[in-house]
Amino acid sequence: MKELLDNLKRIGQQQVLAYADTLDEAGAGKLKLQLEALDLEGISELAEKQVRLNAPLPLPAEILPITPYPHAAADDRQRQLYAQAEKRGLELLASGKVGAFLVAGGQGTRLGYDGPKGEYPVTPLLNKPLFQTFAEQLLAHSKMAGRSIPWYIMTSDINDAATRDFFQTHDFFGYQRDDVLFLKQGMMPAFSMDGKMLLAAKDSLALSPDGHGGSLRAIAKSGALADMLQRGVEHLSYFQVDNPLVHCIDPLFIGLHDLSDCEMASKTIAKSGPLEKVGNFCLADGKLQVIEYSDLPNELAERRNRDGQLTFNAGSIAIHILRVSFVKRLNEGGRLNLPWHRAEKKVPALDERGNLVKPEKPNAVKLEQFVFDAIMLARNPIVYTTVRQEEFSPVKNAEGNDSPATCRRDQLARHVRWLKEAGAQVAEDAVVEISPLYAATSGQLRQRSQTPKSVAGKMYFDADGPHPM
Ligand code: UD2
Repeated sequence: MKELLDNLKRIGQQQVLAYADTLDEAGAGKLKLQLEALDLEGISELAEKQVRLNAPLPLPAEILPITPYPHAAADDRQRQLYAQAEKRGLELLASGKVGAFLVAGGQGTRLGYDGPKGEYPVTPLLNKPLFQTFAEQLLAHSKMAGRSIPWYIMTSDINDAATRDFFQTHDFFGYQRDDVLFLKQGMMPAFSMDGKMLLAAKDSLALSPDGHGGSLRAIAKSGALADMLQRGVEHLSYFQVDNPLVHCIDPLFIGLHDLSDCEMASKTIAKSGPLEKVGNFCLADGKLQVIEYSDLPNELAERRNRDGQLTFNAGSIAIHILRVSFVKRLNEGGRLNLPWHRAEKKVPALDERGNLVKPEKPNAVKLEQFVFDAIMLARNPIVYTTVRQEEFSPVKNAEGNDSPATCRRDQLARHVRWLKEAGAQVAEDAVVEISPLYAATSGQLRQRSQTPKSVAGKMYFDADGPHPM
């Protein structure tokens, strides 16, 4: 403790050891471990610049819209490129060069669900949890690839044990156990407005996950990177835990990224309105960048082209392909050089007398890193357009927009659309759910011979075919 105390004094943060003398061995050990996990020099700099002085992240001088790859090829040249890309993606999958990467370390505060968000039941008929929707997709793609796709899942201290238990209890949803690899992201302390690390208890800092950008550090620190290199995984298909519509694996997207010699590829959708809560792809001082909805000046967010379309219309839905060598490069030198974003929050914390105070207004600053900030550092980053109805309907809020109800509605609508595309008549009030083990895409559904010509009532499609319910 003595050395730690000296180090903390040097950076003016010794208040976190104010109760150290009163702690038993377990308590002292816990606090010591939390502090040792931090980069204290880095903390000192951040506390000064981003908490105390509140230096705003500078906005680029020039912000221009981007032109992403369209969803469907626009001309013969592009048709050829997309066909080649899909072939390339399938080859990469068949040769074991692609891993899936799910970030699930966040808190899910807005949904008001206490456990890991991935446990949340979401599908329209069977109420499958989010984790299962991804597992079944990845199983389907593994089958097509002829080998099991390694699945990396990022958790954090707040949900790691519960997430592992959930997978264990559900027998890993049929996934090969050795191919599900959990890694924990880092935690960051909350600061008082004057830059002092806060205590949540006498033996604990007020910690929260360090943002999904922390995934890029966690991959290197946790041993996952070594695992990827050893398995020969060269690309990671990155997605978030809250969106069951995501195509966890998209051969065309993976192939387009690889053929472009790209280090980080992203999917975009047309925004639903100027202020939709998604990041905005922009060309910022000549570089591709995502500017978060809260940071894009309103004047730009509201700007429209002559045809009435939003000028900044390319929304970021947090679906990426990352080259493993890029993640390795980002970690060279021991520090992940992504900016920290500041948010003022209400954080219960000990006062000077050691009493826990639950604040009524924001009393603290939390700092997080965002994965999309890595795009600025990537070689040849590309953006490919997808379709909202096909790939984006997250569960974020308990009610209203982006809620379990809207997500169920959108899953159902997608399944009905796929059935119609496969030539089936679907009754107005039909409730259908298609497991990815039956068909993971509309194209696969068209190839399945068991798909009935007319669908009514409640019908679930499992690996074997349709079952009225
Ligand atoms: C994110 C994006 C937004 C848009 C939207 C799409 C940010 C800041 N904004 O908004 O631009 O793409 O998603 O749905 O990300 N997570 C962790 N560890 C953390 C923090 C988050 O694993 O420390 C995971 C979390 O479990 C979830 C995902 O990251 O899977 C998104 O996190 P969020 O709910 O904080 O992001 P949100 O909705 O503000």
